[in-house]
Amino acid sequence: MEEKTNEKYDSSSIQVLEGLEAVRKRPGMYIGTTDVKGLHHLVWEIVDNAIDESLAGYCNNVEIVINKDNSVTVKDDGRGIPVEIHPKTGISTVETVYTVLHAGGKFDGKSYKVSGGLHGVGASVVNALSSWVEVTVYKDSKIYKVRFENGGHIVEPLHVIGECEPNRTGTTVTFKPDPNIFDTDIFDYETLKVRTRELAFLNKGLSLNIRDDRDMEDTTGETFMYEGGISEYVRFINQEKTPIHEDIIHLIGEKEGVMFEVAMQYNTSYNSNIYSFVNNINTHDGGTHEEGVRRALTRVINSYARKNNLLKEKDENLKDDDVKEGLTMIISCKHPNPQFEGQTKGRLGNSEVRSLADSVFSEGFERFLLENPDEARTIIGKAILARNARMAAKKAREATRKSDLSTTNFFGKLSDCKSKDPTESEIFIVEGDSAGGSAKKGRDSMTQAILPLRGKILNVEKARLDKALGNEEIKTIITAFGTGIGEYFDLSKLRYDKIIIMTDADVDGSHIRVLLLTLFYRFFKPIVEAGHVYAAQPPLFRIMHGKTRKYVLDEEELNSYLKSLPENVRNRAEIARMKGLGEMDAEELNETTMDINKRILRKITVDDCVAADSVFEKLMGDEVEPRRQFIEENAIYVQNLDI
Ligand code: 0RA
Repeated sequence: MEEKTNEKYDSSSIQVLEGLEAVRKRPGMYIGTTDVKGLHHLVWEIVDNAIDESLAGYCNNVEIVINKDNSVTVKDDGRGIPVEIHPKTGISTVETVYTVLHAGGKFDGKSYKVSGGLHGVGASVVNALSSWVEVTVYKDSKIYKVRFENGGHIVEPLHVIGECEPNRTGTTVTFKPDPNIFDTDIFDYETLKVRTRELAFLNKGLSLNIRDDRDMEDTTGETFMYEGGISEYVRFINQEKTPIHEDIIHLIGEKEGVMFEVAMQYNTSYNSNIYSFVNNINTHDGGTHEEGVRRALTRVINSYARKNNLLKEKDENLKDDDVKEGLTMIISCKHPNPQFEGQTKGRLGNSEVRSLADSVFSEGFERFLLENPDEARTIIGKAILARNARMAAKKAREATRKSDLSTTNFFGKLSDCKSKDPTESEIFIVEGDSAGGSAKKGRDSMTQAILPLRGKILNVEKARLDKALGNEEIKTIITAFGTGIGEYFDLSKLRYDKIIIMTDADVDGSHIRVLLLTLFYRFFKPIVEAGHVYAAQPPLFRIMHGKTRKYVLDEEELNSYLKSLPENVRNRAEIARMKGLGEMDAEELNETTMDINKRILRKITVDDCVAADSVFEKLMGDEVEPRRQFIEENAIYVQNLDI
């Protein structure tokens, strides 16, 4: 009898090693990549097993430790992996789980296995790709241990190493990734932490602790535990934003073993953050759970709005895009048998989930609207504004497409160039009417167009598209460029080779420059990318001696120019600080800033626009703290704030 067991053990252990060898030969097949991403997958494989144990209702605490030698330990307080002989392999279940490919499936048929995408390939894959693995199991008052080396070769078969408290149970796994397999063997704490926090949001009540023992000073690490689960995830995402209703709507339902949950809150922004998960895995491409919710959201809002006369008979229904403006939403589904579809397996396919999601969401959300009429009004009011904006923006886009240079209003502003050849034409966007006047007189009217800006243009970051498109200055710019915007944008229709922003070197000038860059970034990015946008560099100093007039850009250039002059000339030179574009006469402006042969232009890049954008976020965004800090830190520079 004994002999037979051994025989079975031997023959299956050969098969087992052949299986693990296949993983080592083609690791990409099992974990996607062997770069830093693949390295971190190993951790999630092991953590997923502990989470499965918690989903089965037996585990409350998980600890993740990056050890000094870059091995990782994952410890749970579940029931402990079974140690008795597995009927199919003739070896213990814990050894089976770590050596037989795909043996990590459901043991009791009840749990929602975390398996989808690249996860769920099992602990044996981690073993195959590790230099060594140690598994310790606490159960039945005993401590069991098994150790593998060099891609899954068992060096210490399962044995008892001691005793423990009768009520102590759990599994502790430590593994060291094989440096021959991975491009890097250094774990990134931040990467592990972010996903650990997400797992805590997605598994309410489960406590996850993570610590980095490579850093000697830190011994306790960080613990994530959220009794509120995904509603705390929504609060976390919205913490930098301004919610428009206080309570987070959190709805939960279950049908035939499929658990469905959604949490949501609207904020004042114009974007949406909707994330969906199945068995803790992010379904990037949505799927039936997301479709069910979205369909129900639009339907319930429209029906409530009609019943309460917020939408009139003549009004058309609100669309998906309208009801999701400013929405932060987390959708989580736990499914015993999920079908993942699509190229990257990022979409849930199970069709029964669509109706489950729809019914759980519509019933709960309807009740919320009925019980909270003020919130209902606020939420629907925002959707109606979004709808109005969408329709106005469409009209405006159509109008900019149709509009041409014959608009009388438009002629009043732009002094176009005579040439109709875009390759030789330029447009100067000039701050203020007086500088605009000088620029008109000083230009080469054959190739140079002048567009003076009267006031400050609208900040497109803080306005919906429709408002931006209603702004006179912006309309003029769009018409002048000739390209149209949005779905009608056509770079080949650009009427000028160079778009030159001409503003003063002071705070107001910087402000206008930032507004223009933000506008270009949001509406005309391809024009910037193609290198058509420039900033003129008006000089800061004028030096006159005898009949000579010399302009220089800055103090540095001023000093080096003065040094180059003979001493007697230098002593009699008249140096004037130029105050602004408006103070130059036409001739001066031409000579210093516009003449193709003398002027200095600085090409504007997309990075410049992004920088301008973030300055704006800081100066004008919703967040008070970054703004205060930014102003404090830059207070002494603000006089010359030059972006
Ligand atoms: C199946 C059955 C039992 C425990 C487990 C799986 C289990 C697996 C893992 C993997 C990591 N941690 C784990 N904890 C538990 C229960 C066996 C029993 O009742 O004795």
